[in-house]
Amino acid sequence: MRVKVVEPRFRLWNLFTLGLIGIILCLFVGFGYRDRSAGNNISNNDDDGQEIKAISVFVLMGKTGSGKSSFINSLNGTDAFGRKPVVSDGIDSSTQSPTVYLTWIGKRKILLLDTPGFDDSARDNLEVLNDIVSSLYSFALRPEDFEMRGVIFLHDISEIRFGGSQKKTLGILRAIVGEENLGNVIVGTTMWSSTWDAGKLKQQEKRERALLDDQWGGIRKTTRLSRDSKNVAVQIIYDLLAGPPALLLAQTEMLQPPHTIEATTVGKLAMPEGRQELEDLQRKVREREKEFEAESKRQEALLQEQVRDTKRKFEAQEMRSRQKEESQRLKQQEDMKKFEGKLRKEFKRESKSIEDKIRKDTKKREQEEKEIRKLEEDLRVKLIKRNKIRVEKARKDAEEQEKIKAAIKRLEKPPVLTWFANLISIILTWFR
Ligand SMILES: Nc1nc2c(ncn2[C@@H]2O[C@H](COP(=O)(O)OP(=O)(O)O)[C@@H](O)[C@H]2O)c(=O)[nH]1
Ligand SMILES: [Mg+2]
Repeated sequence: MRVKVVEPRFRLWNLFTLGLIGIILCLFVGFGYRDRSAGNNISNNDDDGQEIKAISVFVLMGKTGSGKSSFINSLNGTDAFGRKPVVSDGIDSSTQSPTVYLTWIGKRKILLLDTPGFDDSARDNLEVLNDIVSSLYSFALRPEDFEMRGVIFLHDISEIRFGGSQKKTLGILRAIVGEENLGNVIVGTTMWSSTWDAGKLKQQEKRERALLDDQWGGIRKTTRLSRDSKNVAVQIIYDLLAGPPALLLAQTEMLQPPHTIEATTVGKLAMPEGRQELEDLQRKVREREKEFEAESKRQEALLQEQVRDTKRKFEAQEMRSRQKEESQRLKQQEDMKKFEGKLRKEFKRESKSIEDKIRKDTKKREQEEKEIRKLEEDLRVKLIKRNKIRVEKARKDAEEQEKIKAAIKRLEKPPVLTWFANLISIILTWFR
């Protein structure tokens, strides 16, 4: 975390601020500021119809949200670029540094210096003070152009407590203005309750009286303002214009050597306190930095531990998945082996049964062949036998025929006996 440390000295950039304000003012003074809408309908009793050359300067102070921008708006004040002040609806859009707004009231050129509240968190209070005093100094350096007409201090009456920050702001205001010039300060009270809320209104009036007695002693007067009370705002300006112009204490002091804020009453009041605040702030920053460093280290260690943890988990997971893959692979291998063994066994069994079958078939075939051979043999023997028989028979038949032929021959001139013999032989042949 980077914190801007502001050294409350009258530094180079203050000169730059002065220069810038000077240029803006030259523009307004040199070329004339022509927006006269704010005071056109209000007569200017002091001017006697004469346009007054010097610009009347009014300083607007008060907490953020007290209604400063609204007040400037009601007077139609615009900056060097013609822009109206931003009426804030939150802390972010609040004024960060003193800003010059210009307007006309009657024939008077009016300069309204809008200042940041001392309670603003965006900038260090010392820096705010530095800016305000620097701006005031730039007006004091040109008395022929600028008349210091007074300070309008706006206070939010709805705030119940007049707390430390308000007391501090009031103290700074008094130190800037100087007790002898408090007659040039008007307190504008804002945020009044509506008349129908009589109870609240009574409380606020009581608070206003108490503040007048306890806090605002010596000031010119208090005036009640509403959100867009143009006439009241103009009246405040006229009230302050009624008195003589007077430099504020801080301006008188700045005009004297050594021309430093440290030498002014407000500087003496705010700086030790501011320095203390600054030191406290710096201490807090250092503490925060240390805490932040320790926290960053702790976070870093935590992160590293987490990284290691994740890595470990990842590695374990990887290992587990690798082991799982490996065991799966081994199981697959085993399954394959088993399957192979089974296949082999089956193959063996199959081949054995095929071999057995082949062997049996072969045996059977051999047997059959043998039987065939035997049959063939038998057949052959039978055939031979039959042939033999046939041959024998044929021979015998031939013999018989011979005999028959012989008998027939004999019968051709056969004796009875021969004939008889032949007959018997024929019968015998038939029987066979
Ligand atoms: N009720 C009420 N609201 C106001 C009054 N003056 C200003 N406001 C509102 O208060 C808020 C802050 O006003 P602004 O002028 O920006 O305050 P600044 O921070 O002092 O410049 C805005 O919303 C205004 O409209 C007032 O008198 N009465
Ligand atoms: Mg504002």
